[in-house]
Amino acid sequence: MARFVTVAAGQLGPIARSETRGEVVARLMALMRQAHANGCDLIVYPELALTTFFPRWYFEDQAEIDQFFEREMPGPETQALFDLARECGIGFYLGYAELTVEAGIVHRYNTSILVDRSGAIVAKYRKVHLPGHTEHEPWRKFQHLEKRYFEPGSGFGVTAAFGGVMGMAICNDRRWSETYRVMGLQGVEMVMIGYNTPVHNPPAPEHDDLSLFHNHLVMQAGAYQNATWVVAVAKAGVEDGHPLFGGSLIVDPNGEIVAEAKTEGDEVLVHPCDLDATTFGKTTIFDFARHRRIEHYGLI
Ligand code: ING
Repeated sequence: MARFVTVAAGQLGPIARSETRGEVVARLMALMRQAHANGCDLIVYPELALTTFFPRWYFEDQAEIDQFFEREMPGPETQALFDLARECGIGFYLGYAELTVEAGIVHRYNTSILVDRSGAIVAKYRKVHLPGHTEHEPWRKFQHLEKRYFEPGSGFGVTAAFGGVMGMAICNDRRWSETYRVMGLQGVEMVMIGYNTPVHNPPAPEHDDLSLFHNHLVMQAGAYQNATWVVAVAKAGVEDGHPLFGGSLIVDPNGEIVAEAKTEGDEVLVHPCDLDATTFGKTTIFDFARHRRIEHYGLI
């Protein structure tokens, strides 16, 4: 028995601050066409895939910050991507900055959506682990103001789609084992993660050389320990002088990397992922019901 979802990791190269949403959507559509030509059912795009990684800058003026946010999804500039998806019968995960008004209050999230093959939004996730800092820290060569510009989301859900159990996370979430376990306990079979990760992390420069190792480590562990596929997609390359690392990859439920990006530009990785490959781990080594001893896990 096999349940294949042929997945494309749609890695983006840099998005300059001057680049328009129209130009970026054209790039996303080119990647989608390439994925479709390779028989994909789904393409996963990066975190904040419509704009440059703007939390690297400190802005005083909220109106200037809000230019990086989407008030509608799909909106006038993203509708073309949804139309192409429906035309091709291909679903997608898209990361973007979401501005929404709830009960008259404005909220701003670092968001991802899952769109099915009919072009319908079937799930929305808002980033829980916001890294960086809230105040302007001029000592840094660049800021990391996600804690200032976004509110944290409210948890990790899973969605029945593409014939399996699909989960979403964003960037820093991938470094926390809780992210995978909370979805693992809901039977997740594929975790999709977009990321924008600076090559340099000012508070820990000694970690710079370990960036790609850490990228592999956390997602191979998350996949293996929860018997799930992990598809992680970078926005990479140098954005207005600030380098982000690439390394988009697809990890199988045994923790093995089955595909990895070779460039720091727009690039499509394709892999036929058999969701039934998760069954072995979930019914033996990581049969949570049989083996976990939650009476000893109180601290977490
Ligand atoms: N970026 C980074 C990430 O977690 C970071 C933040 C960079 C953490 C370097 C640790 C080291 O991949 C985002 N956007 O979360």
